[in-house]
Amino acid sequence: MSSTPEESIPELGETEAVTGGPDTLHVYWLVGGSCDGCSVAATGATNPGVEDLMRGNVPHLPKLELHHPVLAMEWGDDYVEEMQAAERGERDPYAIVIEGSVPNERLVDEPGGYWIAQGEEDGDPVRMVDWLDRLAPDAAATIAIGTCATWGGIPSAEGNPTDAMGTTDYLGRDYRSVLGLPVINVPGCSPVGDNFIETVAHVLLYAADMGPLPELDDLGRPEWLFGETVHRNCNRGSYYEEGDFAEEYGSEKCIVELGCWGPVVKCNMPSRRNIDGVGGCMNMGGKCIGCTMPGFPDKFTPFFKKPPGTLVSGTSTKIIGGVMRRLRHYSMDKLETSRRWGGAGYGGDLYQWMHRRGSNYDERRYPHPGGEADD
Ligand code: FSX
Repeated sequence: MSSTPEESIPELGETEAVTGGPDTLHVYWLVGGSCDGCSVAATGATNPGVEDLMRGNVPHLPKLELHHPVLAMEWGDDYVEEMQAAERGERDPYAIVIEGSVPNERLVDEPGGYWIAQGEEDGDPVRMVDWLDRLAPDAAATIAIGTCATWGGIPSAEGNPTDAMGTTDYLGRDYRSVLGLPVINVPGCSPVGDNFIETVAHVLLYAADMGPLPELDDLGRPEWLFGETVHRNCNRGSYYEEGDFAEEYGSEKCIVELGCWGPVVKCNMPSRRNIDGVGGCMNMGGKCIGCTMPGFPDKFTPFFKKPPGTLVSGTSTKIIGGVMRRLRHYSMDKLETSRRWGGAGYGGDLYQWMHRRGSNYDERRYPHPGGEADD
């Protein structure tokens, strides 16, 4: 599919929301070129969990009926029949989730050949792109999970034999779902499961007329999740500010000089962490390799090389931050002395001396019972 000129693209939210507050939202999970890590990530979400949405546990949210190739209750023809029913308009409203990159099936010139298929009709495999063509136009929302589905990811790296691409590249920038939304992109390789489920929950709220339109940036990413860089929330950021860099792994200091791309990568991993507030790349000592970004992986390789610009930014930070760090240590030394230990009029010198000996108890005034006071 091709994109139309920019001026003809409908504005975000121009189309009406689904009305009437549906009780159930069917979700069809389509799989392209991927490692299945996105499914694993989604099932690891906890806030809420996918099982909370499926059981209708979250107040005001429609119950989610998930038709996933691994997790669906139906299988074989019944599984395919569900997707056919959606196409016939018998499962409205429904949403689709795309995991993995979309292959270019036009490259396949073998009769009956294909790159990726999901289910069979009349004994013939149904290509993933055909399901996308059949279900995307009437979907309430189309959500791409993971960097393969959003921007092409690893399958689209240099070489790219399947001409793998992201969902927006396939459907076109002018694509709008029934809710008036472009393809919603939740990147990450693999993504943070809570980022994805939270986005789904937001869409469900909007679909039920219970919440506002999800705020998306110009690449279709949830603004509240991908509006900041890794660096902004990294717990090593203050080391960077003071020009204090790790020279080897295992250090708690800033790892930019070891090849971390955090200062220029949009991702909330340091604050949200990986699963249930635990883990996270930089939190665990790993550097950011830019897996949420459209340029991933090629623009970030080789991963163990310093990002360009590190020499300039690192050197200037070392000079300015180094001065700041020394001034801070000077202030810290002053502030680690209580007024009692160092203030005038409180016998300051004596208390400081006592304190340095390991006690601030004035034994000349309060000698040990039965003992001699120290000199
Ligand atoms: Fe891609 Fe998903 Fe990377 Fe894997 O399935 S985003 S290869 S970690 O996880 O599609």
